[in-house]
Amino acid sequence: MRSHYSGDITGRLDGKKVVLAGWVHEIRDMGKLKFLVLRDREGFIQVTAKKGDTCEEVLSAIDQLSKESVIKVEGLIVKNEKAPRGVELKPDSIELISKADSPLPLDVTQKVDADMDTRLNNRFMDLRKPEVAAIFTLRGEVVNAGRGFLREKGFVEINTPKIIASASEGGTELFPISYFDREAFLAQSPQLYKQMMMSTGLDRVCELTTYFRAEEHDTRRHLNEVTAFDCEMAFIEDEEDVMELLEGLVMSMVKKASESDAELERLGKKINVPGKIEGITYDKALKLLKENGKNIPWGEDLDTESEKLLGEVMEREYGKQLYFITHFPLESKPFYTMPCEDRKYSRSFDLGYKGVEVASGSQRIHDPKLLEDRIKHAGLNPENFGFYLQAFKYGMPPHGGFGLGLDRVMMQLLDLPIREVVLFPRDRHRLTP
Ligand code: AMO
Repeated sequence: MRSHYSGDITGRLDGKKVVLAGWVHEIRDMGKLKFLVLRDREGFIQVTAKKGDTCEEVLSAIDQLSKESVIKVEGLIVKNEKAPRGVELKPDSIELISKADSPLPLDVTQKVDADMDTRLNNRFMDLRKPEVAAIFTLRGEVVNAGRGFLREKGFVEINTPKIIASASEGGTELFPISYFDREAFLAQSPQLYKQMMMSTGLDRVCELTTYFRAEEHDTRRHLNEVTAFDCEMAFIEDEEDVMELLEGLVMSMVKKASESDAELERLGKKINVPGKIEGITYDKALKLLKENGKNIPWGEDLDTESEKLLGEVMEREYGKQLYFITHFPLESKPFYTMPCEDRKYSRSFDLGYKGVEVASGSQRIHDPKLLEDRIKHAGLNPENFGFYLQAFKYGMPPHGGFGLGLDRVMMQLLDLPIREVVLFPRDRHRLTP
């Protein structure tokens, strides 16, 4: 329908005929002069109509337009120093393609501020704001960078079931569903399936996946439907091989985001590319927290507040925005986590980014007997894990992996709450749109 996007229009096209299409962003009627700002994916272009110069049909078409209607404009590009970006379009014809009702549910020109709920309720229109659209084009770039990195490292992208029969990450966070005459659940993660893949010989698998978590959190950093990069790799020496991969993956994503100049300009943001990721043990993290006034009893997970404080300490004292926390107490981690020799600690790690856990992973248990013991120890019934345990009995290599929350990475990259970086967030209160 169009010959160009607004972004293609520069002074070099002076005197050229073009066809543009998009939304009516603004209309200003100054009597003899009428200005119309057309918006498309790439930005804005001023359309200028002048009595005596522009044909009557076009002038009256402009009078009939409502803001946010979809139009097609044909006309001539003219250099004009007074126009934004030094160019404007003199219209020969304006076609109304889809009329927008008024009043609008949301002001795209941002003259009236809207709260987050109003924005999310009208997300289609919220996304017409260039700086909101930029979040999601940037997100797409970050996903591509991650996928490209993993492909280069020999990972096979897979898809695992999202309707499952047993929990992988603890029974309290499951969404039950009815599956014909049986009980089933929405998948909390691909954990069991990606591990089973390690006995197939594919060696390295990844999935850009959805987690469903029935957590009753109501925070800046939790949702009930999450997107994550899940990876699993076989024939590892220990968890450090997995951490090295995670470091490469996250750096490829941060680097790509930092180079997305057009999106960052629209968002008015700058992204630092952190240096080499530092690792501290769980015990060291507790020590640092204690020194900074927060006492966490040994064995307990870091709560949101202590994660935040630790992020501040890591940045202030070590100059690190990205850091691993390693060797968590065995009992604080899921049953599939490989214990250290002492059985007190585990071969596990979290990745913190500016005070938020963005990933967690570990070396896994590959011995079927030990795995069954750990399932029982977690108060779970091994019979419910028969299909999983089966894959460990006929040759299972040492392996490990992680889940990297994409929503969390985006929120930390852009310093925004999680709802802002997810198109249609699912939280305790929000099931539509
Ligand atoms: P975990 O449960 O720690 O590990 O999840 C991995 C990562 O997913 C993101 N995440 C969330 N983000 C927003 N809201 C939530 N409710 C939420 N829950 C999780 C976080 C988190 O670090 N199977 C393991 C991973 C593995 O060991 O391979 C797992 O699911 O960024």
